[in-house]
This record gives sequence, C-alpha cells and structure tokens, in this order.
Amino acid sequence: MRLMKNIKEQLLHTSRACKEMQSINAKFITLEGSEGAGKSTALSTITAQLDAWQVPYIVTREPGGEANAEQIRSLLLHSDHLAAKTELLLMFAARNEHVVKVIRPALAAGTWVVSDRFVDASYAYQGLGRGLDWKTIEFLEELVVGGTKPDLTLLLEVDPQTGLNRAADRSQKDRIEQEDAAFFENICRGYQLRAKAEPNRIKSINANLSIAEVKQQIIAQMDGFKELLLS
Ligand code: Z5A
Repeated sequence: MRLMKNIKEQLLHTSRACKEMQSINAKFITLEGSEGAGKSTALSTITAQLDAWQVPYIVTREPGGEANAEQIRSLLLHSDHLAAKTELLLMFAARNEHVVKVIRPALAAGTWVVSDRFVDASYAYQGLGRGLDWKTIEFLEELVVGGTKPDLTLLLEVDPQTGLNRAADRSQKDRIEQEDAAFFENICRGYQLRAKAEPNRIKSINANLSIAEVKQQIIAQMDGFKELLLS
C-alpha cells in the first residue's frame, strides 16, 4: 500500500516537473570535444534526458545540419587541401545556413535544439588548431551567430592521446582527423580557454573515464541545468 502511494507520488512529481519544463522557452544545447572524446554516446544520453522531460527537440550537427551546409561539410572534410582561412570561412558559411534555416526557426517554434558541435569548435580548431586570429573568429561569431548562443554546452574533455587511441580504429579518416597529435593538443587547449571564459555556459565533463561514468556526469549536468531553469 505504502509502495503504491510512493509510486503514485513519484509519478505525480514527474508529471508536474515535465509540465514545468514544457512551459519554459526552448533551449539550445551544444556538445563539444576533441577527437575520440565520445560525442556519439554523449548525444544519446542528452536526448534520453530530453525524452524524460517530454520536451520537443531536434538533433543537428556542425559542420552541416542543413542541405547547403551538408554540401559545405563534404568540401570541408574531403577536399585535398584547403587554406586555413578558407576552412574558417566555410565553417561560418555552413553555420549561417544552419542558424538561419534550422536553429532559429526551431527555437522560435518552441523546439529545443541539440547540436553536435557549434561555434566553440571554430575557436578550438581554426583558432588554436590552425593558428587563426581569435578576433576574426569573434567578428564572424557576431555576424553569423549573433544572439543565437547556446544555453548549455557540454564539453567532453579527453586527454589528446587517449582520444586519438580511441579514434585509431576508424577505417577512413577525414581531412581534419588526419592531423597529428600536436594539432589535437592545441584543440584541447582551445576548448579549455573557452570553458574558462564562459564557465556558466560551458560545463566540462571528464571524458577519460568509462562510458558509464561519463554518462553519469552528463546526467548530473543536465539535472543541474533543469534545476536552474526551474528555479
Ligand atoms: N570542425 C571544425 O574544425 N570547426 C568547426 O567550427 C566545426 C567542426 C563545427 C567534423 O566534426 C570535424 O569538423 C571535426 C571538427 C571539425 N574534426 N575532427 N577531428 P564531427 O563532430 O562530425 O567529427 P568527429 O570530431 O570526428 O566526431 P565523432 O566521430 O562524431 O565523435 P568522437 O567524439 O570523436 O568519437 P565517438 O565515435 O563518439 O567515439 C570514438 C570511439 O571511442 C568509439 O569507438 C567509442 O565507442 C569509444 N568511446 C567513447 N567514449 C568512450 C569512453 N568513455 N571510454 C572508452 N571508449 C570510449
């Protein structure tokens, strides 16, 4: 009898929390990390949380996430050579299509957006990785992203060599994945700089741990985000 009462109370509590979550504005969540950080598994943990909260959402990615942007992605990942500035401009050209045609309309319609990578990747890869000027990236961010900034970014921080070892099994590596260990060390430093600059938005996850432990950390961060939204 007591058990039934507890279950009933729990269900009522869950349904009240879901209604509260549905009543707030749609949010924009991004996922970041260096090579082999484990973004694929992390993505499914995030969406499982959104399913539990019963909020509508879409999952998208960068570069890509929109028809023209996917064509640019193909150029970015598979052309023989691209000058660093061309790479940066193509990342932002793809992002503009993505932001204008997918992200903003979804958020305006009350649909949450989960993006596998977004603008922090440009600071890490084109900024620290390719050595391009941070101020130029800030200018492009202002031009293309404007106020469409993520509400929460989960950064999977993995030791560069651990990440490279995990990704080593891939049969085919794209143009960027073929870079050396020093490049990925810079990427990790770039992400750390971003996290330091925006600690309220960017939440670091220790991705060196087991898949189960990484999952636990993501759930804890998502729960913390939910509490913040409802407070
Ligand atoms: N890029 C850029 O330069 N500038 C930009 O502005 C943007 C992007 C937006 C494409 O991105 C490239 O674009 C990317 C950055 C650049 N280049 N690189 N490198 P992408 O996100 O599409 O591609 P990706 O970085 O190669 O990510 P991925 O393959 O989708 O995910 P991942 O995190 O690297 O790997 P994973 O497949 O999730 O995991 C790798 C393996 O590790 C897999 O076998 C897992 O089972 C295993 N794994 C995962 N977690 C664990 C743990 N915790 N323990 C042990 N093993 C694990």
